[in-house]
Amino acid sequence: MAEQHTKSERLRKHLMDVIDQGLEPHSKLPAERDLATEFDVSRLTVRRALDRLANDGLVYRVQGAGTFVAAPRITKSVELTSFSEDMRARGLMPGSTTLISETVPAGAKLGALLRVSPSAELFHIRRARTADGEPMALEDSYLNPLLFPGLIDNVGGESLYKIMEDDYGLRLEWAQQSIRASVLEPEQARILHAPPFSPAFFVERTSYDARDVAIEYAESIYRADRYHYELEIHRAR
Ligand code: 16G
Repeated sequence: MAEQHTKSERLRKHLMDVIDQGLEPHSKLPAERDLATEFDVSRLTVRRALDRLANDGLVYRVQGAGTFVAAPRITKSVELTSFSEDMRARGLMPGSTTLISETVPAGAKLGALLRVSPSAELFHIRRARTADGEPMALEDSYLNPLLFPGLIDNVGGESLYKIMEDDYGLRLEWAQQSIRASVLEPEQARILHAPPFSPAFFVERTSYDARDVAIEYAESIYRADRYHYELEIHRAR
């Protein structure tokens, strides 16, 4: 039994390599009995290897016709994108107006998130974000000034992620994000040219670099009539 298992694993790995090395999608794999002869194993062993490959989505079977190489899965994981990238992907031109750039004490919550003491100063930048010139979102970003010396005087209309990467060599790797329903408070509504208390998405994001150092905490509020959140998701196997 164990030996059969090892043989089918070996065959499975071999077939994976063959597929990886460039078998075209939808091309036919050799018949079970031919594989059995070629690898000197039983048909059952071949079937086991093919079952695993089918379960992993690498091949598919057509009754009476055989086993075929599956087309590569369209895997689009949920990507960590900037507002600018997000808008460009929708064919819109991103824009930004800085409304506030100041230093504020971190306080308990942000201190814990960005791993600084509650009395340490953080940069706070509030920006109105536009898409094709139309107000779309308000963003409050909090950053550790020790990581971004001089940034506070330099936030113009440019992408913050681009500044982080180009000027400070800091690349974000992953983030924790939550999205919930909200409404625009009158002041937010005024800036976003929307009626007070109209529906909005409230997005909170803490972003980390590859070493899991928290780099930015941000709160964004989006006009719900202009923004929708789209994901491609796959059924868990
Ligand atoms: C996203 C982020 C924000 C970040 C911005 C950078 C949220 C809630 N917002 O909108 O944290 O500052 O992108 O965009 O996730 P930028 O590179 O276009 O300035």
